[in-house]
Amino acid sequence: MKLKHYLIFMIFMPTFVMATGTHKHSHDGEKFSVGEPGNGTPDRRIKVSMLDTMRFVFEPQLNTLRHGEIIEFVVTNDGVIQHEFSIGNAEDQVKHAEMMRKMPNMDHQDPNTVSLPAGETARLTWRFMGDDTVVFACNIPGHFEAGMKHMLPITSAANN
Ligand SMILES: [Cu+2]
Repeated sequence: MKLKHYLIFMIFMPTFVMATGTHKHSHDGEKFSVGEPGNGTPDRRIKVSMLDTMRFVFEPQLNTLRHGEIIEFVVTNDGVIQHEFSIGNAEDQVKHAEMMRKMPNMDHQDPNTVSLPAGETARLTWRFMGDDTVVFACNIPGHFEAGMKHMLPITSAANN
């Protein structure tokens, strides 16, 4: 390697490492598959308990999703290990899980996901749109496979 190239490499290398270390993949302008972050007054507020038994417990129960409705999820990690609550369709969750396996130490901050250490609570407000099937998932490696998921189709408001 020429000295000049080596110096350029040395100058840029630390920046590169720092950038990847703190990388938060934002989705500015990206269309989400099953809606968008909800800004209006929520139609419903649902508590979500995340458990080390690899379950989400919804209170009240979440058995329907209507196109256009806004739900505020109050998500609490009631376990002792890290869990996440992510909203997407099946394809999104497969991609997200893949990324988390590749970059387990990355801080995964997305508008459609909350990742929480033991005992913590966060709110995630979402406006459901379209007619896809929503997959709520914890993508900490192994958790989804162990049952940490909940699936529901979005139905049109007219049918309800
Ligand atoms: Cu989990």
